[in-house]
Amino acid sequence: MKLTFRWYGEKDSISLKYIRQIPNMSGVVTAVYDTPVGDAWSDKSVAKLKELCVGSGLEMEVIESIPVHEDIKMGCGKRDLYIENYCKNIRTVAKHGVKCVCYNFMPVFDWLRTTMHHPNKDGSDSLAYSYEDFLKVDPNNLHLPGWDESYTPEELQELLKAYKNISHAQLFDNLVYFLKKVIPVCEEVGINMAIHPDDPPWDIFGLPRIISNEKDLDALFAAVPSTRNGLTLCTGSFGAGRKNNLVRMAEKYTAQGRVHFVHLRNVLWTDDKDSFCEVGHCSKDGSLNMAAIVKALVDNGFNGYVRPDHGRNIWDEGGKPGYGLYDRALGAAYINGLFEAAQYIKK
Ligand SMILES: [Mn+2]
Repeated sequence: MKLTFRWYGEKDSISLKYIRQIPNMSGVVTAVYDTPVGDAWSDKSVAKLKELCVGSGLEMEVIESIPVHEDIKMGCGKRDLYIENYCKNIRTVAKHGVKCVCYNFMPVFDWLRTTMHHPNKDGSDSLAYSYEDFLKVDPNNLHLPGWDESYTPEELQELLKAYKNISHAQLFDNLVYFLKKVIPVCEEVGINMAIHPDDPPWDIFGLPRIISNEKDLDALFAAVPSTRNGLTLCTGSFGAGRKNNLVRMAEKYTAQGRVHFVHLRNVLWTDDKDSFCEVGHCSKDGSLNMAAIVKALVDNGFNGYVRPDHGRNIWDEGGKPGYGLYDRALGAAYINGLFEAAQYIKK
């Protein structure tokens, strides 16, 4: 595996120098942030990012993400133009050595929590989703932590309205339409597409979600069989769905050559409904068996990229929620240990 770390470009408060000093760190996972969703990225922007990474002794082989325009998801408007731009972006990043592109196909919101600062018993805080608090959210007057600045209330209502007529089957067809154009380009230039699962893995506000469980993945891989059409196995996102068996999923999709990228983090189920809270990476801290998941990856020949996913806010860091340095660095060290042990046992 190659250990990586998400970096939000030059505006990230965490320096590449610090990232480089995390044990066994090979590179960053980043993106171009100065271009509107749907537009083509300039070669100059990608070259600049690459230059910064390489200058700090880090690779830039994973992009997270090239966002998918809502017209592509809805199958309307300028979808073909945006898909053309998407293909251009694939070619541009491939030219600069990128091997894997993480993306998602979630309508409107690509993650959802009810708080960004859930207080934990150890004095840290983390992102959390409360079933009770979610029931109190008024879909006609949406104020969501982490999203209030992304859309105006009017824009949000418009988008939600536009999705009213889109079924799960329609959204799935739109994803397949998109991949049938993008995957041939990926085959040509040597890029793996790694879809990120729905977070959390169920419908919200009546918006359809189609990458939530094994059944969804099986359908996706059957529709577009190339192994360039693969997965970001995000343990925290799938793991919020209590019926998802993460160990079995790691085994099965690694054996199929579909797991190109892994987000490792733990979640703690906090009631008998859907509530969960993000915790430290260790198995003991949450509801997932992280050691068994990593062993399943290693035993089935996993050879892709891994990054620690969201961390808690610890040691009064006060960074971007989920994306501080300290707890993700601790997570990275833990992940190194799990992989080293699993590889040692395998030998
Ligand atoms: Mn993730």
